[in-house]
Amino acid sequence: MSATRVLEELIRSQDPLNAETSVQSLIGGVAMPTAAFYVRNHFQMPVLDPTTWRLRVGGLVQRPIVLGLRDLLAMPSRTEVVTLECAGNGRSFLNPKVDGEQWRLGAVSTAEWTGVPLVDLLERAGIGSTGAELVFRGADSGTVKGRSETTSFERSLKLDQARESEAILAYAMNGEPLPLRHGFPLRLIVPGWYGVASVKWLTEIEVVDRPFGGYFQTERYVYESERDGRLIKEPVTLQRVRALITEPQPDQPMEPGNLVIRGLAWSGAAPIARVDVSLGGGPWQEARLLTEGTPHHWRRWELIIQLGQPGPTTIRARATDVAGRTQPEKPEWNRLGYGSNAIQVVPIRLL
Ligand SMILES: Nc1nc2c(c(=O)[nH]1)N[C@H]1C(S)=C(S)[C@@H](COP(=O)(O)O)O[C@H]1N2
Ligand SMILES: [Mo]
Repeated sequence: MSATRVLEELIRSQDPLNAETSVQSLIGGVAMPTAAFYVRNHFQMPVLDPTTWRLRVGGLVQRPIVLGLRDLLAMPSRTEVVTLECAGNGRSFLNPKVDGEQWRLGAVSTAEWTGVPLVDLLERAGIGSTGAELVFRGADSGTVKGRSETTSFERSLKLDQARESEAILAYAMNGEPLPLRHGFPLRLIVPGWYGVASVKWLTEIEVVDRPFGGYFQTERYVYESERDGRLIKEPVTLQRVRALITEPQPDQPMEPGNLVIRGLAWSGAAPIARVDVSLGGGPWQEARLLTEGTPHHWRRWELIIQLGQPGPTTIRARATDVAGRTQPEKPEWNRLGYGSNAIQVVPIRLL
């Protein structure tokens, strides 16, 4: 396959730009090249002038603040490797099909982010006694299905969620200024959460005293299910546990003998406890966990297995986290197709 063809296959939409990462770029270290990082945009990307751009922190605070990029760069920073995953990752495998970007398994990537810890800024502003949530506003907006007015990209976190998540206001990605498509000049990074929480092109943080009801908070990014004939909506929060097989590639013909199976595993709720692999539906075999385990980013795993009889077969990998969460055989269907973390099945052919 030509390079352009591979690229085309990864682009889910040109405008707004939405693109998956490739399995190829997942092979190697923990953080990945910026150019291969998946992209998820709801609207056209806003081009912000870093000299006039400002971040406003206001609402129910004791000291409203306005900061320029230089002010943020002068504050103590933290650097952290964080995995972002779109809540819609894996949506294309749902049956029946649901609307939305038809992501396969590439709406997940890991980078090293540098910026100001969110709590430092909150401390500077001083949260008022009635403050309950933080609303994060991005500079992008546009029209959405079923709404005539312009909708902006806005998301909120409860105060304790914001503190516990160790969120960062990031201005650098893999040691370089944030690229436009990843939120230049500043974005929020909320480790362990589905990517939607990590607001790009950030311009404002408002402290409010009640649950925020914005479109991307209550109409989208909610798990919708029916219980006793009633519609239940639960917000999308932490990344569900998942293992991804990076080697071998699907449909790869395999010589008899030993095969090394490699992949990644992550969970937003707790560190990964184990990854098990099954060949052709046979017994689960525990893989070796490599790299360090944290709920902030994925870790690598590998297993050497003995291949069996010639013919087509499958490899499956299942992750379990320290909190005991594991992956279902079949995705849990929900109307908007979020959190689809079913066990991946990679078909291979034994020669
Ligand atoms: N301002 C803004 N922030 C945003 C979005 C967006 O459309 N606008 N998309 C969100 C979603 S759904 C995801 S999955 C991540 C994707 O981040 P990335 O494009 O850097 O991979 O950004 C989030 N932040
Ligand atoms: Mo997303």
